[in-house]
Amino acid sequence: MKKLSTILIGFFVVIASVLTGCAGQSAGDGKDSFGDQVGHKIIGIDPGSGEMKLTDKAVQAYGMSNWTVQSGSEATMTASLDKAIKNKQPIVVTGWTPHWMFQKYDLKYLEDPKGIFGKSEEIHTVIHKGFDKKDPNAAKFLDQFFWTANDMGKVMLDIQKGTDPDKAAQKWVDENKEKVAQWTNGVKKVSGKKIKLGYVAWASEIASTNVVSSVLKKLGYDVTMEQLGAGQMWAGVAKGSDDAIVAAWLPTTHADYMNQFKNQVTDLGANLKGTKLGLVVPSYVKIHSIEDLKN
Ligand code: PBE
Repeated sequence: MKKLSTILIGFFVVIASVLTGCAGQSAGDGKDSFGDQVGHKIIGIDPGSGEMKLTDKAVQAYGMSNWTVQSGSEATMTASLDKAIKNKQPIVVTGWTPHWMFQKYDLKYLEDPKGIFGKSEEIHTVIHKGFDKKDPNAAKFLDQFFWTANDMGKVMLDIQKGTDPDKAAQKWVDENKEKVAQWTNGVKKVSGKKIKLGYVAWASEIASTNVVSSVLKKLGYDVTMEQLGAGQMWAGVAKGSDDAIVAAWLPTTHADYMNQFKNQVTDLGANLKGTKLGLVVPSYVKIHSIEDLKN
């Protein structure tokens, strides 16, 4: 009897250590380094985005020469993240705030002691140079457009849950009459005047551009929204094929684009403050800093 219980206890100890061993490994504290576990791969987004440029810089700065940054899109990145979280696997992605992924999942930013991803920054409204002379009325509204990450979050989450972007934006506009009244203070109604907005299909930009478009339509504008890549969007507002963008992440993320096109655009300032960018992992992952990726 004594023997049997010893064997049984031994058996349970083995089972328990196998189980905790596996769970620990997938959460990032097993024998392999975190880098080994994720195949030294960062799941990225569209190549033209500022975030991808900054991630390449980070790979250099933190001496992660054996890492690759896999490009894709916001949709492929969030799909990979979703799959990893469902299986409690380690993963590292390029992430930013505001984004619905922080509402849907338990995530954390890896510390960035070298400050490669910049400090907290802003989203700016940028118009084609001279648009404020061509249409001072629309420019006045664009200049007065300003909301919070919380406002944007509501529209984003609604869209993420399946509401049509146009409908989600209209709903927000209807429910936030006071804010909209501030944005349109002193702005006149027009009748079918054309305006063209460029944007990239990032969740944040889909939300903001649809809200701005919804207000412009209420003012009587005939709005065209043009979905582009990041580089095309900046080139578009620079050459005037688009009148405005509300998607300029400054001063860090889109610094290269702003530098390239600064003589062809006018920066109307922030429409949202307190954004953040960086490398993001699920909270169950044991590492804390980009520096931990080297190991
Ligand atoms: N983003 C979202 C963009 C700006 C908005 C962080 C993906 C970028 O990296 O350019």
